[in-house]
Parts: sequence; C-alpha cells; structure tokens
Amino acid sequence: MIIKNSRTTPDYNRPEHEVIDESTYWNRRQFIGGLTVAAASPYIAAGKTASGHYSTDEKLTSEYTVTHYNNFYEFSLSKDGPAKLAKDFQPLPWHVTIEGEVEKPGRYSFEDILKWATLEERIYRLRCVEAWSMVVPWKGFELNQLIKQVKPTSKAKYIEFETLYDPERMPGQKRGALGFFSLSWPYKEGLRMDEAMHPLTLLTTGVFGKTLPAQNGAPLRLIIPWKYGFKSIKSIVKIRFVEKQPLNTWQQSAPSEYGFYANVNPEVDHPRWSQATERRLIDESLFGTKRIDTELFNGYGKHVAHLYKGMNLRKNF
Ligand SMILES: Nc1nc2c(c(=O)[nH]1)N[C@H]1C(S)=C(S)[C@@H](COP(=O)(O)O)O[C@H]1N2
Ligand SMILES: [Mo]
Repeated sequence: MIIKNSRTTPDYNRPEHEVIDESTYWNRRQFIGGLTVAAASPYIAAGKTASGHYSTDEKLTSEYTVTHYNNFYEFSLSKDGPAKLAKDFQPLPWHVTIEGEVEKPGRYSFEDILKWATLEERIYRLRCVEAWSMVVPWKGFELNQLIKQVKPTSKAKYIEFETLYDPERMPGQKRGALGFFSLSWPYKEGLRMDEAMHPLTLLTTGVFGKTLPAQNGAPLRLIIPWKYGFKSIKSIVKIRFVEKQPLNTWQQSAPSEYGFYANVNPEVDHPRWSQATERRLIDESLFGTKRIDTELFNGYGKHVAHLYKGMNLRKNF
C-alpha cells in the first residue's frame, strides 16, 4: 500500500468552510430525498429507520480527494495517476453489452440505459481492502432497475461485469504484470443475483452532483458499499448473466488474498495486514487522518446480513 500526499496540488489549501457547506448541502438533499422514497421503501414501511436510511450523515471526504486519490489500474498503479492519465478520456459514446441468461440481450447505449433509471443521490462509505475509507456522495440508480428491464432467466444465478479493454485509451492496460501479481484484462467482477438485486447496490453516473470523472469510472460503475472497494468495478461495458459463480480479477490473481464475496469484515484479516481498523480520509492531509474501527459489512449489516445467514464468512472471504 503506497500512500502519497498531494501537497503540490492547487486545491490543497481548500478552505474548510467549503467542505462543511458541501456536507450541509448533501445532508439537506438527502433529507428531502428521504421523504420521497419513504413510501416505496420496505425498510421504512417496517418502521426500522427514518428518512435517509441508506445514506450516512458522516462527514464527507473532500471532492478533491475522492477524484484524485483513486485505484484504477487500467490507468495507473499510483493513487494520483488515474486523475492525470484519464484527463483526456472521453467516455461517450458508450455501449454496454448485456448477454447470457437473459430474455433481452443486446448492445445498449448509455442513453438507453439511463431511460430505465431513476437517479438519486446516496452518501455511502467506501472501504478499500487496503484499509482506507472515504464517505462519498454518489449519483446513481439501483442496479435492480436495469436487471428488471432485461429480464434474467431462471438459470441466472450470478452476474459478471467487465470493464472496457482499450489499451490505447487506458494506458495501464499495456502493462501485463502488477508487482508480484499478474493482472489480466479486462478487469472483471461478479455478484450473486440477490446481492445484485439489493437496493444498496448502485450503478453510478455521478459524484458530488457532477458527471462521474473518468478516474472514478465514467460513465457507469458499480458501487456495493458493504464490500471492499475492488468489487465496485469501473467503466462497465459488459454485463453477463450466468449460472456459475464468476471468477473476479483479484481472486484470479491472488486467490489466497482476495475472494469472491469480499464483504468488509474486521475479523478476517488480509494475509498481509489487519482489517480491524481503517484510515478515514477526509481531505488531502492523508497522514493526519484518524484511524477508526472497521465495521462488519462496512456498517450496512442491518440491510445485508440476512444475505449471508449460515455462511462461514471466514471461508467465504
Ligand atoms: N476497472 C477497475 N475498477 C476498479 C478498480 C480498478 O483498478 N479497475 N479499482 C477498485 C478499487 S481497489 C477501489 S478501492 C475502487 C476505487 O474507486 P474510486 O477511485 O472511485 O474511489 O474502485 C474499484 N474499481
Ligand atoms: Mo480498493
């Protein structure tokens, strides 16, 4: 894990009041949003929580940090590399191929997909397997909205996702080896169907009220907030409905270190470091950030623990 401090960046001295203003703004948006979703939400109907139960009101990570401290190996292995190397990446036009065990396969444009979507803002914690975390206001829609449109068959038990493979536009893909691992392209991820249908699972198109920057996975990326960040695959071009559990890129490259489930779990350490705590990144002062306790399922247990009832989480890491 390499931590870099971007002291040379012009936004480094971003005034504190801007951060506070943002967080107040988003919290207010969430409150209003919460009222509109209340009627449709089974959780609220059951009286479990008040408005905004999917979003956290924790202090947001700064927009600069969210968009300049990235993991996107298709561009670079460093944290500040993706923002620089993806600067001229033009995502549109964009198409997503939907195939496999599905009644309506096809090659859909980004605009086609957006027609199916009800976009909303969600403030989620993002916990990287490298033991840092952020609080991010995403804009997106529940993946289940897309799934319902394309109608999976009864054989569809899992979904496999793929990132764009285009080494001319994503220079990191020209590199085969990654440290002592070898990572093969395209980057792949997978979810079990019930995880994919869960209302917390978002396809996101924006962040901080703006269109998603290329370094954050434009134009369309997954966010699964109870799983380690590597599950949240960026710049998706393929969605395949399958019968068998897919092999995700990180599991393929280091199966003893990264599993299929990758649920955040403070009790199951990474073989090379502890997962009990995390560094919560708030602004560019990365070394000054607080270490906080990591929570099971990244704090989303009340929404998702039932998905893993009876499963050995140590074995299925
Ligand atoms: N295609 C692709 N998706 C990816 C990655 C990547 O390297 N390539 N990195 C993952 C990791 S490890 C994390 S922590 C998150 C980081 O998302 P962010 O840069 O928007 O914070 O993206 C995930 N999705
Ligand atoms: Mo990550």
